[in-house]
Amino acid sequence: MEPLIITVAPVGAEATRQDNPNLPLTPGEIANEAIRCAEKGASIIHLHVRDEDGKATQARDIFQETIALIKENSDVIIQTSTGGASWMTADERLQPIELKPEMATLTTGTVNFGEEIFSNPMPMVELFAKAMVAQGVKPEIEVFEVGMIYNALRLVQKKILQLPLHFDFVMGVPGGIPGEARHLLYLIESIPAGSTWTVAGIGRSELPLGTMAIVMGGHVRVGFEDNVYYTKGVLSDGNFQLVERIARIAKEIGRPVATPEQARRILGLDQ
Ligand code: KMH
Ligand code: ZN
Repeated sequence: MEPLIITVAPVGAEATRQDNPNLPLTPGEIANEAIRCAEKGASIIHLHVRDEDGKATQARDIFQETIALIKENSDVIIQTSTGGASWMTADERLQPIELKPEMATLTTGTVNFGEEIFSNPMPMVELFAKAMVAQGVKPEIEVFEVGMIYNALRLVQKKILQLPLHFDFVMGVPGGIPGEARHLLYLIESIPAGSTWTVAGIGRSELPLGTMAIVMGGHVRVGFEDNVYYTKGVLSDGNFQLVERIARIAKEIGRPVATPEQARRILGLDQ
């Protein structure tokens, strides 16, 4: 089995300091947290940023500042979000692509997102995919529902994207596919052979689904974007603690944790 790629999503667009007072918000805080997570075994940072008021933003300059601070001290892979927050326009969401990060997220369909709608009509998804290809950015296909896998494959049929694809199964969002083991099996069976995949279990599903992925040859995403707890009712001291635990479980099971260089090779970023 390939080494385990651990992605950390340290801030997201929705979590607040009320949810967990250890949430990093400023470029400096996010960068320090990212570097600490990389030291614990994360090889990809799934990056969102916040404005001066702590509100989600896709502002290019804030991404630029945060990425520069991370790169000063780490060679971790930067994966910028193009999901942003549900209330953002397409133009707003696409801004960080101009910085040519190694990776970016690409959600290939629309989904209920709690009380909101995370809107991704196919013409917009195509536009995002083409922008990523034009800038040499590898998309990570964000799958909140099984149909999103087939939407991504339609982009391959249209020769906008190429196989092999890398998928992130985001499971347990209210309105999306539930965070249950049988659904993860179904998603894995639904992607083409040769694909790579990671799982981001929301809330209490983060740890069991992550453990399944370790055993099954997938990869794992953890972090406050998905889950702010360490165990039931106990807040995590930081994202680093969630990364450290997944790395520890992997090692106990006998699966090595990928360095950023190994992750680049596994994902074809070094070609
Ligand atoms: N914040 C969600 C509405 C992504 O980063 O690409 C979308 C999201 C997905 O977080
Ligand atoms: Zn995100």
